[in-house]
Amino acid sequence: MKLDKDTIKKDFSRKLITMFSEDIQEASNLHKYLAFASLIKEYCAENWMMSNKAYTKDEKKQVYYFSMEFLIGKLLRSNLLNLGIEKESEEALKELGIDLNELEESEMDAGLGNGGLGRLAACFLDSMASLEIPGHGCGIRYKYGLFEQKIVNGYQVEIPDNWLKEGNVWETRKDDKAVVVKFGGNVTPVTINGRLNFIHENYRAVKAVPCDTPIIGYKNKTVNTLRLWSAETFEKDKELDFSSFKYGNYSKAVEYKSSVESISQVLYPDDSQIEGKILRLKQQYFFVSAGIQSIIRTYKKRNKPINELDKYVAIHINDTHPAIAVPELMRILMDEEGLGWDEAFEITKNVISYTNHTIMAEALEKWPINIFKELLPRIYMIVEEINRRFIEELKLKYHEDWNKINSMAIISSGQIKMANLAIIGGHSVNGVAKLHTEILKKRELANFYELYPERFNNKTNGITHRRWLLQANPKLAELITNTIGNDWVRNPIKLDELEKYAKDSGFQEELYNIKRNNKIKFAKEVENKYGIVVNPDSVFDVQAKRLHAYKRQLLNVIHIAYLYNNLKENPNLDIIPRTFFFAAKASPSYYLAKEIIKLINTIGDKVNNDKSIRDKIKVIFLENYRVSLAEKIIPCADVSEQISTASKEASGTGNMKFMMNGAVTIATLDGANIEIRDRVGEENIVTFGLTAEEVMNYEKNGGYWSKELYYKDRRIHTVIDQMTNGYFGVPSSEFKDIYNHLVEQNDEYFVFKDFDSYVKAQEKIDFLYRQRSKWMEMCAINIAKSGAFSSDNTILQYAKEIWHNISTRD
Ligand code: 26V
Repeated sequence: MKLDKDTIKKDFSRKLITMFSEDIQEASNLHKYLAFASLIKEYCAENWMMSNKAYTKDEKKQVYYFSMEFLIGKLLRSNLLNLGIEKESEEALKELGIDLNELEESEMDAGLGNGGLGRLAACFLDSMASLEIPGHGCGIRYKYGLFEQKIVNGYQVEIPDNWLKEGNVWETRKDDKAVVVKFGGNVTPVTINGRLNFIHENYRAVKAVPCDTPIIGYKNKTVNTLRLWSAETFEKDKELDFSSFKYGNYSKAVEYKSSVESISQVLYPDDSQIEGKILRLKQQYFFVSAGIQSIIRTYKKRNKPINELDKYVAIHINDTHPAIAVPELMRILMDEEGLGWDEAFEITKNVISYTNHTIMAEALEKWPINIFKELLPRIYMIVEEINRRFIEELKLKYHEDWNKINSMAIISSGQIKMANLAIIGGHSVNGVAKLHTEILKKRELANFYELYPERFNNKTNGITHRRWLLQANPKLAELITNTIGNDWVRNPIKLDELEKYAKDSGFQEELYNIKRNNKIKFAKEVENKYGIVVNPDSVFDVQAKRLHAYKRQLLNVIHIAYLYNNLKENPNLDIIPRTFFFAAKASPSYYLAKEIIKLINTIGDKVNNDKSIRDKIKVIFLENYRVSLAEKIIPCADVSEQISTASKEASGTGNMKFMMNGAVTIATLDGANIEIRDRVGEENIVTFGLTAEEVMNYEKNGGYWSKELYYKDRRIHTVIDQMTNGYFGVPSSEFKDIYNHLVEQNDEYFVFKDFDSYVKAQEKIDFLYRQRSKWMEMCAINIAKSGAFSSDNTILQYAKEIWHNISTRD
C-alpha cells in the first residue's frame, strides 16, 4: 500500500471524527496529535502483525535486548521517516492548515532512561528493525520517567515526569499475555520420583502486564516490538476488595496495592553512589522474570525442544541491571522444564551475553545477601550453587589463592556481585569502545580475562544516523544526498564519499549556511524562552550530557571564567565571539553535581549581564536536557565538548552525534573520542590533556597535588578565589564544596592538571575558526567519517560476533 497525501488527509479527518467527534477547525493541537499518531500506528499495524507471525513460524533466531532503560524520546517523526511517509504527511497536514512541527510539540518524550546507556538501547532497536534483524526490547513501563528539570534561581529543581498523562498512543496493552512474577515466600526441596523439586510457597504474586510498542524498520516491512512490563495487582481485574480480611483492613489493602504498583512507578536516577535499594532489585527481577517467561512461551509456540533454546534465542543484557536473567533462566529450565543442572547451565551460557558500560567502581552493582535472599529465595539458591561450582573450578586452577578467588566469586563479603554473575553465566562480555575494553581486560576484569579470554570482545557504540542526521538535520541530509546520492542512507559508511568534497568551496558554503540557519532558528527559541539574545554568528560551543564530576563540566566553566577575566582585563581582546551552551541533569542526591549547575548559572548571570565584554561570550544553561532537546541543539553545534578525564568515559555517544552533524570535537583521549580521532585524523579534531595511562598512573602511584597548581597557576587561583569570595554575586560559602573537592580533596578528576592544556586547545579552536575554509573542511571531514559510528555498524557486529546466526537484511 502506497500512502499518498490525499489518503493521509482523508484518513486523518476520519480519525479525528472517530476519536473525538471533532473536525479540524475545532480540534485542539493535542487532539490533532493524538488522532494523527494513532493513524500512523494503524499504518504500521499490518506489518507488525506479519512480522510477529513470521517470527513464530520461521527458523530465525530471535534476539532479546534486556535493558532497564530505553530512552526513546518522541516517536511521531521517526515513525513517519521509517515508514517513508514524512513528506506526504507534512504536505497532507499543511493542506489542512496544520504544521507537523506544532503537532510534535504535543508529544511527550518517552524519557525512560538516564543518558547514554538508555539512549544506546533505543538506537539499537532502530538499527535492528532497519537491518531486518528479529530483535526486540524488553524493559519496564515506568509510570514516571527521568525527572523533569527546572532551574530556579540557578538551582536544579526536580519535577515528576508524568509522561503518560495524556495516554500513550504508541503502545498496545496485552492483558492476555500477562504473567506472574513471584516475590518472597519460602522454598522447600522435595524429592518426587527420585528427582529433586523445589516448592515455592507463601510468595507474593505480582501481575506483569506487557505494553508493546512497534519499532518500525526504515522503509522495509519489519516491525519489531519493544515490550515494557507494567506491575499490577491481580485484584485490579475485580477491583481490589478494600474490606478484605486478606489484607487486615482498608489501609492495608491500599498499601498492598501501592506496594505492588510501586515496582513500575519510577525510573531510578543514575547516582554517583549506588545504594542497594530493595525496590530497584524488585524492578530488576520483575522485568527479567516476566521477559524470560514470555520468551519461553513464544518459543514453545514454535514447537522446538527446550534443549535447543540456544539455537533460536539470544538474550543480551544491557549492563548488569538484568544480570539476574542468569539464575532466572536456570530456574525456568530446571524447575519448570525439567532439565538437569549441567544442561541448563550450558544453554544459559550460550543464550546470555553482557555489555559493560562503566569502569567507575562505585557503579558496579552489588546486592546484600539478606535482602536478595529474602526477596528471591529460589533465585538465591541457584546463585549460591553457581557460585559454589565456580569456586570449585577456581580452586583447581588457583589452589589456595584466596584473594583471587574471593575477588572473582559471585558471593563474597556478604554481597552478590552482579558483574561476576553476568560474566560467569554468559558467553560474551563486551566493552563499548576500544580503550574501555582494554581497561576492562587489563585492570577491572583482568582476573576474568585470564580465565575466559575468549569471552571478551569490544563493540564500539554507535548512534542511529536516521534519527540523528536524517531526522534531526534534514537540510544537512539533503545536502549530503544532493552531493553523493542517497546510498549512505541504507549504507552509512558511504558517507565517506563526502570526503572528496571537503575542500570544495561550493559545498563548504552550503554546509556553512545550513549550520547558520539551524543556529538562527535555535537562537530565536533561546531568546523566547530565556530572554537572552544569542548571536547566531558566534561559535556555538556545546557540552550536553549528564552532570558528573568525571565529565568535567567544571573544567569548561572554569575556562569560561578565565576567559571572562581576560576580557575584563583587556576589553579589546581579540577573540571570536562564543556562546557556551550547557545542558545537563544532575542526579537528585548528587550534591556536588547540583552545585556545579548553580556555578554554571551563577557565572552565566555575571557574564551575560556584563555590558563591558560586549557580548564576546555568553553562557546558556538549557533546562531539562532530553532527547528532543538534543535533536535541536546538536545540529547547531560548532564545537563539541568531550572533555572527560581520560579512562573514565566508557565510550560516549553524544560525541558521535555532534560529529555526524558537523561539529569539531575538543576532546580528551577517552572512550570513543580516540576512535573518532583515528578516523578523522589528528588535524580534524582538537585533543588535549592527560592520557588514560597517565591518569591511571597518578591514581596508582600518586604524584599529583592540585593545591600546588592552585598556588602556582594564577589563572586557576583567580577563578577559584572569585568562586569563594562572593565575586560572582553569591555568598562566599556557596561553592565551598566545589572548592574542597578541587583544592582540599586533591581534585579527583584532574581538572587543574588538564587546565593549561585545555586553554591551549581552546585557543586552537579560536585560531582554526577564523579560517572559514579550513574550519568548514574540518566539519565536512567529521561528517564524512561519521558513518562508521552508525549503530547499524555496531549492531551488525553484535549479530555476527556475539549473537551468532542472526539473519540480517543483506
Ligand atoms: C547506574 C545506576 C546506578 C543506580 C541507579 C540507576 C543507575 C542507572 C544507570 C547506571 C549506569 C550508568 C552507566 C552508563 O550509563 N554508562 C554509559 O554508557 C554509555 C553507553 O554505553 C557510554 O557511552 C557512556 O560512556 C557510559 O558512561
